[in-house]
Amino acid sequence: MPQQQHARAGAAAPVRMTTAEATVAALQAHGLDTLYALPGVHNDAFFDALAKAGAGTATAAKIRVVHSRHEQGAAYMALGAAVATARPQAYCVVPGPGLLNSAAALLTAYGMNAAVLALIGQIPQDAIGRGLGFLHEVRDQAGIIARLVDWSARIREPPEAPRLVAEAVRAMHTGRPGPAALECAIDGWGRAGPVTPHAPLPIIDPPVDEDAIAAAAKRLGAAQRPLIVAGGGAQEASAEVTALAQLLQAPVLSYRRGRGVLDDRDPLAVTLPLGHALWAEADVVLAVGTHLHYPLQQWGIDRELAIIRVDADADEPARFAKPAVALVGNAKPILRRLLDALPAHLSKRARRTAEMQERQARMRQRLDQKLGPQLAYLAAIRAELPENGIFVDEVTQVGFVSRLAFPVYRSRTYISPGYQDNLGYGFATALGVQDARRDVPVVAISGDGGFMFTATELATAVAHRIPLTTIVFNDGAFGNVRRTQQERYGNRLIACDLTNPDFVAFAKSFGAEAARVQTADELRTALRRAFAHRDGPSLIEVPVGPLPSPWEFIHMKRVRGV
Ligand SMILES: Cc1ncc(C[n+]2csc(CCOP(=O)(O)OP(=O)(O)O)c2C)c(N)n1
Ligand SMILES: [Mg+2]
Repeated sequence: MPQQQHARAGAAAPVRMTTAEATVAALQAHGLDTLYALPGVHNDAFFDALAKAGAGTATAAKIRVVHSRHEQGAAYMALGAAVATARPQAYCVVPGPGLLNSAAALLTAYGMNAAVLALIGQIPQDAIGRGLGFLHEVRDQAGIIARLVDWSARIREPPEAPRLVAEAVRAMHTGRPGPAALECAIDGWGRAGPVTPHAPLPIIDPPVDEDAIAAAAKRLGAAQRPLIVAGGGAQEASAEVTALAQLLQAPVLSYRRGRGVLDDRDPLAVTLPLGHALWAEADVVLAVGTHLHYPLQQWGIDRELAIIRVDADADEPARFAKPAVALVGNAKPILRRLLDALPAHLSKRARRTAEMQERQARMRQRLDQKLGPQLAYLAAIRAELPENGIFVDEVTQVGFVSRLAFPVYRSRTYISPGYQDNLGYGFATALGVQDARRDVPVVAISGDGGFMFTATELATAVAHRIPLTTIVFNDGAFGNVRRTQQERYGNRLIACDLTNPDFVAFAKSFGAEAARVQTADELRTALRRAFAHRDGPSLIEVPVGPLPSPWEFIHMKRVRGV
């Protein structure tokens, strides 16, 4: 949420300033105190306004600028910072190639409902759309941006800047949260004019539908085998989900973005494999802030199952199948109302602790038998990472297993890319997480494949003294692809073996701390040392052989409507 303490401004007299100065002031007024960025001629006047900001200028203080080595790094860092803090975060890049270099991160921000504000340069205002071959020109840049974010605009004149920043920030928190973008032409930033500050716009949640609350309370109250599914949209409603789970004795299924909503030390907290069995048994499901992708697309539905959807996106509940009840809006106030309404309808129910502990233990045995090596590394990380430390997942073997079995204790301490599952998102995103949360240790895991997507951002981490710990599990391959080729395509290996640098020497050459460890025990020792090093990044390389496949626990068969 934007910081409401900044909501003063309002009736101030206009002051003459440039679009760039007005934008810097507006960002500050909305609590954006950091900008992840990679500069260039189109945005020179904007960067100059950032440099000049401070005492005696239109803006009260400087915005901290963290410059990356590639635009994807800047955008992923803004993404990580936004997800870790639940506050909007901004990045700024040049048009054309700069925008496109950042596009995978912007797409991921959309998929993760992250409040990332993209500030994108443009060619001269009068040349836009004419194909005259200006530096970094791309056809219909505004159209490209509009496909990636739900709200975008171009700032044309200085007086527009405060209002457009306010609208962008509001849009990022209205309906399904997500990224927004503002363009400004190369000749727009430096233009001067009268500017009046604009207070942050109120974020109006839709009213809670009391009839739907009553209907949901009735169904859940009478349910024999209720199940809660928590997605990324439930991260701010951890207390409410926890209270509902207790009241209903309902297990809570989370996979990637919903991990940590219910503390994994609660035996009611389950991930995909146990969730699959519970889905098959359930009579009422309460789905909070989730696409419900695996259950709906893979596990199936039937008439015996009533689904209650809670979602910020009004279109989401009925997208695949009309639910029994739909509640649209922010999960927290909706679940609070549900908690008020539920006791009047609640049938007597037995505690499920013993049953769930027993089922958890059996599932753990199955996971241990199949995925021992990954679980040993994850246990080492969990043993060293404090309860409020943050784990950033990647598209790699240890990452896949972390989604199923890494114990998460709190909201926003497990950061996963969600349905984009884009290789190479992790390291740079984690840099943003650690930059924005310097008070806690952050650990990023990567494979050798994914790490190399943004490995050069080690320079950014050293330059900005970001104390991130990165573990690179090195199997010399796009291991996931390689295993599929072995198992499903007659061992015809193609485009999957990798030639790597010496990761330890590579990291040290940037000025990072680095170590190579062979075992889970050694990993613990190395993590302890890395977490204690707060002045810059640490890399730990873990050479691994081929790792066992997790897919039987992720892609499971249809169990309803068969
Ligand atoms: C942007 C993107 N490109 C390609 C893929 C396909 N892909 C999924 S896993 C993978 C290999 C990952 O290799 P590595 O990071 O070394 O992890 P490992 O499986 O070896 O543990 C690839 C290429 C993807 N998910 N995202
Ligand atoms: Mg690999």
